[in-house]
Amino acid sequence: MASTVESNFSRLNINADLFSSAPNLQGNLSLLSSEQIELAKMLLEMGQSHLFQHWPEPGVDDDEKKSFFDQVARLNANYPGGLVSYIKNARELLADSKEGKNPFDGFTPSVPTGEVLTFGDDNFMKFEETGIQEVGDAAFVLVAGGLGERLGYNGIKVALPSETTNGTCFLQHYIESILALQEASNRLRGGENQREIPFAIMTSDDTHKRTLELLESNDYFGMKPTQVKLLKQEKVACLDDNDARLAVDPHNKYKIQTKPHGHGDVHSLLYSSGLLNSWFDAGLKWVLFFQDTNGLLFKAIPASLGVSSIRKFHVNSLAVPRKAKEAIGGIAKLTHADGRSMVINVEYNQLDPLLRATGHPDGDVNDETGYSPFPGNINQLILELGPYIEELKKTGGAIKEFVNPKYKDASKTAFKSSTRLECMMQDYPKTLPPTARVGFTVMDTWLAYAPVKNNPEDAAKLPKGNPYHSATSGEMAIYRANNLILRKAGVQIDDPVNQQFNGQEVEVWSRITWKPKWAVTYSEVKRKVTGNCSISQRSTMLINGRNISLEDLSLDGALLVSSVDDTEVKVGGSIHNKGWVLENVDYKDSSVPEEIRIRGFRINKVEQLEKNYSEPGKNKLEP
Ligand code: UGB
Repeated sequence: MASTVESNFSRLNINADLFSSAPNLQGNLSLLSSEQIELAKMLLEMGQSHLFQHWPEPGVDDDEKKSFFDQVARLNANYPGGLVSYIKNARELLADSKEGKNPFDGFTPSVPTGEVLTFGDDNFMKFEETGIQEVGDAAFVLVAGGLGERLGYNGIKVALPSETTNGTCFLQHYIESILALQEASNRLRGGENQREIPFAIMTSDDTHKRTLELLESNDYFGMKPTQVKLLKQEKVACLDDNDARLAVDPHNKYKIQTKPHGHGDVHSLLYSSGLLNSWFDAGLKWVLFFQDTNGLLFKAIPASLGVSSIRKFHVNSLAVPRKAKEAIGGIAKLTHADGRSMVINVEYNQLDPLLRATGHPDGDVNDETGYSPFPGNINQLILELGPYIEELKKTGGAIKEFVNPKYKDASKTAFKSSTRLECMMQDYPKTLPPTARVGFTVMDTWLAYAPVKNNPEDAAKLPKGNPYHSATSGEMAIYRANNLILRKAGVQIDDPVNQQFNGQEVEVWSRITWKPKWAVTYSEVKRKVTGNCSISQRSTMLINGRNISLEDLSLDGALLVSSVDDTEVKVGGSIHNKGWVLENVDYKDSSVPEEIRIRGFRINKVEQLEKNYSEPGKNKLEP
């Protein structure tokens, strides 16, 4: 018998000593294919024999045993260098974490070079103009694999309304913005050389199906389905201890427990899917990355892309002024004692100790401008495609990872629960050579950044002055930005009033929204607003049409104008009605739909003037 087993071992090129560490696996080898046996060998060589400890004899749960190896094969294929690399990297990072090693040891921070923009000035408009010329050569990438646990919303975050006058969800707003940029760019390009801007969305098992359903049930919100590519990220194996022993799923002993790996996966997915090369072959030059719930971002895109182009940035991080100690990362230049340097996001909890350790005894403090000299990272990146591909050829898209185990006690030997390696898309520049041109673009927060991340309860508990980053503040920020843009364009706009919703005090400006096709740049807004216009604070205005202009309009109430593309509409005169009223709702009131109650108000549409122009021609809207 022993000799038969041995000859089987030699036929399968199996080291009998290795398998003797896992007798329960050994007994089941006859069930496995040669590929599965190779994977089993790899696991044993990497010290993972515990995974088979509970395996019963052949004949019991055989299908489950095979599907265990299907999962192992997936985990192996989805990580650059396979599970061997994953386990080795984990051991190193866990050892560093146990030792309390600072990843930035030996580095000194300084303020990198970048462009600080002032909304609406000549410089800003110059960058916007260049951005529109360039955007036809861009592809957009949305990272939307996160569950949004802090928000606690039951659906996917991109399906949430960005604001509730129109009810446009984030995904629709993003697609309409990309299509409007495409149209603006194609107008400049003329008849030939028209572009369809590609749009990739990274999903995960948590979001993939629902994202696809949202797109399909809405005809891709007007985009051609061929323009949109979904890339699903896989989760990574969880780790039980400092030896990187893979964790068995508590609900299924034939499964390895997995958790999300972070948005850094987007780089390896774009690379391995072949998308980057196909974009490059199609003549594209830029890739723009963005997150799932920032309703303002596209107001900042044209100018930021203009900065990338004019300043020849290989990497451009969008940023906002940062108050010292604010909970967003700071963009810093880090120079090592050995001469290496990089421009990188340093998370806020690491910036203060790093500054203190490098000759700044006060740590993370404001300078004479009243802000931290390190711009605040909002995690929207613009990469130049050519150098990006060159870099990924070297790295395969692997991003420097980190691990964040929660230890049981100070001995740091056991974890409270399993951990895993994680990576962040903004860590991409960490492997770049010193010749890489890495910069940033700072914009006003009101123009560029209002994510929806926090649930009402947590948002209300934030210390006064900290941004809520809730559904309430995200929606109010859209109205504020639109008001401030129109004010800059010469419209007389009332000051906001302060109101409380779900325990959060916010500025309420008049509820003005426009579809991206109305204006994607400030100069377009300026062209469409003439004469003496005024809008009162209690007003609501929804513009849905490309060629609608405002001339000598005085609005005190609600106005809804929509038109087909080849119709011109001039809106003017004095419009007065009862309008739309904001009514408080409580986030705990389950009779109200979740996407409404998490913002703390609903809109009571009492009275409005509504006009829809569906025939081509020139029209005047006057009351
Ligand atoms: N995401 C994925 O696609 N996959 C994942 O595995 C995880 C997330 P969060 P957080 O905006 O101020 C980021 O959870 O922790 C997507 C930056 O790392 O909102 O707030 C997810 O769907 C941080 O530096 O991220 O941190 C979403 O679209 C800071 O800039 C996006 O990734 C912070 O955002 C972000 O996910 C910020």
